[in-house]
Amino acid sequence: MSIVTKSIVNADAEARYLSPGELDRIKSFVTSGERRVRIADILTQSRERIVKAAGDQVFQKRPDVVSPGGNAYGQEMTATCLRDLDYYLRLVTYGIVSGDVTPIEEIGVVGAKEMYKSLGTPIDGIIEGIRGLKAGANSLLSGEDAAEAGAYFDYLIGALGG
Ligand SMILES: CCC1=C(C)/C(=C/C2=NC(=C\c3[nH]c(/C=C4\NC(=O)[C@H](C)[C@H]4CC)c(C)c3CCC(=O)O)/C(CCC(=O)O)=C2C)NC1=O
Repeated sequence: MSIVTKSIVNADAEARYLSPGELDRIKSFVTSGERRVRIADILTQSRERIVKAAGDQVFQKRPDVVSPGGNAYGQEMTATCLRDLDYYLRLVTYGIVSGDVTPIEEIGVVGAKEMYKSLGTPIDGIIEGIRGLKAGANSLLSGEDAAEAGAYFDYLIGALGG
């Protein structure tokens, strides 16, 4: 849900007009819109490269996951692992565009720790992968844009690690 929808839901629940604070936040959401869409576009276009580099980072730091007995061992499992990183990069682009972590939380965080536990997937490997995604994004974005995108990667790292 974007800040616009969220503010309206909150205001209407109390049958009131949008407050000055809400209008301020909506203004900053609207004025940053073009930039946020541009950032999401850059990450979307470079997704393959970003995901591959993030995967390399995980397999270098955690060679055990791609060794016999490891959770991502074998071509198919390694591909599934990279797919998960691609999922998380995709969710980050949703967050950037909507200016809100809610889509990331709802699609990729709620229940994720339990799911990975039941799959025997080391969550710290997933988190390492998200760090790798962030590094890849940072290498393509300039200061302010990198900070904007970085906030969503940091959210994921915190939410899956905490
Ligand atoms: C968009 C929201 C969403 C997420 C996040 C998601 C994750 C997700 N990852 C899965 C599996 C998996 N995920 C991994 C990932 C890894 N293993 C490792 O050791 C590495 C640390 C890591 C890669 C960085 C692997 C290897 C599997 C397959 C595990 C198995 O089948 O035993 C599965 C089980 C079903 C399947 O194989 O597709 C789900 C549901 N699915 C979703 O719809």
